[in-house]
Amino acid sequence: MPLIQAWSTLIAPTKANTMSLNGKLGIVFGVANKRSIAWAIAQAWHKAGARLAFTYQGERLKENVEELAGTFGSDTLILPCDVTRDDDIAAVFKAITEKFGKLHLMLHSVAFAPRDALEGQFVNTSREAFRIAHDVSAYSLVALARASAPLMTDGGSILAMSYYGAEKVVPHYNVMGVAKASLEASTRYLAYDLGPKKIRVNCISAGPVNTLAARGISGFGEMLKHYEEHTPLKRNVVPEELGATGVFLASDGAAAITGQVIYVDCGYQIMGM
Ligand code: 0WE
Repeated sequence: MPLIQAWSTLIAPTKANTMSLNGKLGIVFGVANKRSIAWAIAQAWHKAGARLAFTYQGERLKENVEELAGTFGSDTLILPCDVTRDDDIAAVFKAITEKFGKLHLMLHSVAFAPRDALEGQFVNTSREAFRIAHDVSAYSLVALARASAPLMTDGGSILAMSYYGAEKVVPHYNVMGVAKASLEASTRYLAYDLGPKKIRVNCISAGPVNTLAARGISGFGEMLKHYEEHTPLKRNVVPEELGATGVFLASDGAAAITGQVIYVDCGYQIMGM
């Protein structure tokens, strides 16, 4: 048997399409409304063939998520989850165990810092704002990865959202930048721990997108304009492009990619000036 055939029959016997998510089961944390990055990635995962469950943060967002996720079928699992509560996380994964029995994909698209911490100077960040930002935005990935891993018995792909403020100073991003640095480092340590179980952990570092989380951030409009002028591609990223990268990272096409931060930012990150 020629060597190339030996590879296709022994290593990848039924791999029809490396970019497909057919038959994969996933859970999505972080849909708030139709503009959410989590929703863009969820739609792309769904179109690629995945079956998805969703969580929502607080009663205020329940209706939104039910309306969006409900379009994937009336039996779509939709559960409340405050990612800072261990009992919420336990209840979500108990329900996933009962309904799915296993899991292949997990999307973390959750971040929060108290508003005042994103306005003044970083040097004035309170102990409480620092704690909250890291608990919601970084520790939650560790907790959700730990809960996901036992269900990812065929291997899996864990994906988290980051931003350039993790590595360079973006004025006013402040404690969120420090929390995203923690998220990115956590991605690497999780990738090391979970690699032997064929569970991959990666981040997408997205350029600015007009979402609920971005709304009301003073100067956000100017930031979008700055990207249009300064990125190599001379435009901003669109949510569908985050979805497409999310599908790739979740798929078997990315089977050798773990612990990485992939920039989906129209090239902004390569620039020195
Ligand atoms: O990660 C983010 C924003 C996350 C975020 C947004 C808010 C607004 C409302 C976290 N916490 C809160 N807390 C609130 O009370 N981004 C990448 C978007 C973003 O936020 C910025 C940015 C960019 C870009 C804040 C300052 C400067 C740039």
